[in-house]
Amino acid sequence: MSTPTSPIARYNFHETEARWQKVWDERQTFRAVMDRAKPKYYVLEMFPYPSGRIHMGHVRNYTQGDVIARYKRARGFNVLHPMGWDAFGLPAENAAMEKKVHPKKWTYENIATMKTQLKSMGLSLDWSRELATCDPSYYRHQQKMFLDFWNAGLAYRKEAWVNWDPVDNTVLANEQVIEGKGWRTGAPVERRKLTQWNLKITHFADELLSRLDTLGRWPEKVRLMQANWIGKSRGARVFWQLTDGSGAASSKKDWGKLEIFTTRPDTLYGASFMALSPEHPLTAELALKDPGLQHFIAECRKTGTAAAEVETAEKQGYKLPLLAKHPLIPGKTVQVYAANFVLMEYGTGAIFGCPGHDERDHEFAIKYGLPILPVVAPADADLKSFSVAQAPFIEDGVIINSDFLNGLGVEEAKAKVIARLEEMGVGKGTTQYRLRDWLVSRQRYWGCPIPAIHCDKCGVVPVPAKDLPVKLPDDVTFDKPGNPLDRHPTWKHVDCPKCGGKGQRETDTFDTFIDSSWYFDRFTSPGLETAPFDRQENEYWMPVDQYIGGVEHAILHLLYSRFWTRAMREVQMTSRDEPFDGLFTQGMVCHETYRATDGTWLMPEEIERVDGSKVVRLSDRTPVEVGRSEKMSKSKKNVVDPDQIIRDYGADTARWFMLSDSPPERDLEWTEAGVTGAWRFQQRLHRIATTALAEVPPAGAPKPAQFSDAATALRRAAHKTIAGLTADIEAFHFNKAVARLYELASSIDSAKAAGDDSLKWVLREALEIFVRLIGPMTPHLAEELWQALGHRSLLAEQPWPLPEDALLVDDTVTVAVQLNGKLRGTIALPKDAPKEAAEKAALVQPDLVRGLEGRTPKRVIVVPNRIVNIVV
Ligand code: ANZ
Ligand code: ZN
Repeated sequence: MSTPTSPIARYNFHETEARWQKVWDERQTFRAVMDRAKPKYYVLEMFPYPSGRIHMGHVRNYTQGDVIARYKRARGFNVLHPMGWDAFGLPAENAAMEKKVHPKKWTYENIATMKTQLKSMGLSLDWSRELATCDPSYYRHQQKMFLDFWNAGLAYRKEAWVNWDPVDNTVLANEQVIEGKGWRTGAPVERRKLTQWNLKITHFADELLSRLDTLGRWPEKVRLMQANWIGKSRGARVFWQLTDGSGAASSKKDWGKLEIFTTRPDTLYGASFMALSPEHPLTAELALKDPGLQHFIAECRKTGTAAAEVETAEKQGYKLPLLAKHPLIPGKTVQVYAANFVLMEYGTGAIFGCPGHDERDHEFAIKYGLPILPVVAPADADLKSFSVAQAPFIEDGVIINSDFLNGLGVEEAKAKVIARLEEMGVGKGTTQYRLRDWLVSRQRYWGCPIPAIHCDKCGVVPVPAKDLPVKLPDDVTFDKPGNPLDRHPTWKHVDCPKCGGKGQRETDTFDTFIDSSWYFDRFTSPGLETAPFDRQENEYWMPVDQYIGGVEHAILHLLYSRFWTRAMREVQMTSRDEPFDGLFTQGMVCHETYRATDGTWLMPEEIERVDGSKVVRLSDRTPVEVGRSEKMSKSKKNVVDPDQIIRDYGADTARWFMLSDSPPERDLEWTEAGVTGAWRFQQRLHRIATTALAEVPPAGAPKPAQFSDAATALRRAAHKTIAGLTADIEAFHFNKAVARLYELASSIDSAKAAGDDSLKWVLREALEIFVRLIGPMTPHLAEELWQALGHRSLLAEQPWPLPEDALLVDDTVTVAVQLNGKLRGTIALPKDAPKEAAEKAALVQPDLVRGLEGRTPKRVIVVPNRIVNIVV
């Protein structure tokens, strides 16, 4: 789209915005210093990954945070509002491979560009606390904390089946596998067995779950997502005696007992098969002599280990030469299979299948022709016609076909069957979590090195604290796939710190989610060399009072940060449990999409709207198909560059539009019309203020003893705006706050003060209020007007206005108009209006006039503030 031909703007935002940014910078207005005499407020937006340039999502996120930060500062809080860079990660390595630029150079150049962009937004940030997670002065502390956690048993190495991304050549956490594909590459994930570092997040599973209830200032949906992720369930382990099922009478081998895990022991009587994970030791043992089974196992390895993925894949089974004896039904046996949907990493890696009451088992039973038995029915079901042949019944109900459990509810039946299994010595009640430990090893270069050394004699040895940080070498090559650290000629060869013999550095680096699990703590005392943070500073500033970011981080980042905080508590670095007191998740920024006749996507700036609805391509005037509004993305080209908006309209306009358009938690549709509207309002405000300024008394002029009606009306409007807008900001209703400001601007604009001195005084009062109220939203314009109002101080340092309570009380009353005691209509009157005024107003009320039919009133009775009764 073309840039609008701007009407000659009297408000020169270019010059003004740069000037105020410089003033704030020079005066260090937003520098935070610990001060125990003042209450603190820590506002934080999720820090950006330095991908190259800021996008509109950043602009929205940081504008919201800045409104809160500036508002809280005005309310007298000692505000901490820092910014930094989540600087490790794969895109830097990909850039290295594609563009032959070193990841470090690429990252720091991006940081420089993005910092300039952020600065042009006029954010009230304390830049002196800036940090980048790829800086050794940052990650050395991370390495030290990891060693402490290791020492405390919270970090360990384990051989496990992991998700392997064949394109990035790295392990992925389950959370990073989406529908069977790597979250970044989109490549189908494979299974591999590797020895990897893990953090024991499961140690805190119960606490991470139960403490969610105390996070009252978090969105309900985020708490729910975390609770589901942790997935606590009560269940049982049940031991099934295995017997030979090959039909060969000769086999005398004792196969022992198979231990399975179930969350539905109440359905034991509905068991129709058993299934083992393809990675189960017993499966492996049987595979030794069975090429068909070997092939089956290999096929299963082609999918990852994430639960969601396993769930959606088609269920596959392989019949094993084994039967299992039912623990409760004498003489009953069921067939044992290996099945692709049973994970080795969960429960015991083996299940009993109950097709009547589980989706996966139902699908499996249909495919392999296994019995489907109902053992739970809805309380009101007609048992003659009730069937689970078509679909499993997975809800709560009443137990049937289950001997001593018949007639019980699911929960009662669970308790009873667990007691029986325990009594018989064939089972045990358990509590299970879906949450697994956090696998943190990545086979990548651009990450924090894991501070460990492998020695043939001593095993895995921690790097001594005095040798930290373990720095990444700079001289690496990216010409081959795989981990550059692994093939570096010298870096990994070191002496074993224990025996002095030849050792090798760990060449894996940490998952970058570690870097973002404690950066908010580091911000509390960023320069410290001897420790991650100063304990006193940390205790003063933490927790983060208001955290703001995208809902896409609802699970991982927030859960990992909650874990890291607890791990630090475990090693006595802090006494805190939770890092984030309040959380707000903002919506996305969307834009229409445009497609040319040849099907290619077009950028918004490549099209033009002719006569309202028709859209053409600028270059050749061919028609353009307009698609619905979607999240801005490079792939569909429906992106608008914040830089260009700030250049053409100014930062205040961008900020104002971001706040005004929709509730902050919802998606926002970016439109050219919306932006120009916001821009015009900035211009109008400037004009209104400068026009009014010619009339108003100087700053500090004494308050008049009497106010005219017009003056009182404007005072009321201004003070009510303070009260309403304050409540709106506290509740994150920024769009409503903006709407109030539009109204107040109109009231100011229409005030005719000529000849009315009290109104002139109020005009200044209202303008000052107005300027203070827009301060958090459009800070540059606000500073400019504040100065124009005759102030020497910085608006950014001014307190928030407080409303006069008396002006908030409504002073009009609704009075009933009656004719011979019957209601005819109502009139609005000033409170305590004199009788004559009430009578006069009632007699011209249209419904009454109609009812009078020309008759002359005999009497008028006035009940003050309530009724005017006309008697004929
Ligand atoms: C019998 C049964 C009957 C089950 C029924 C469910 C419904 P959640 O709730 O997600 O924790 N399961 C156990 N271990 C498994 C594994 N390693 N891989 C795949 N599935 C496994 O799931 C627990 C249920 O998932 C368990 O309860 C088990 O199936 C299955 F009507 O046992 B259930
Ligand atoms: Zn050694």
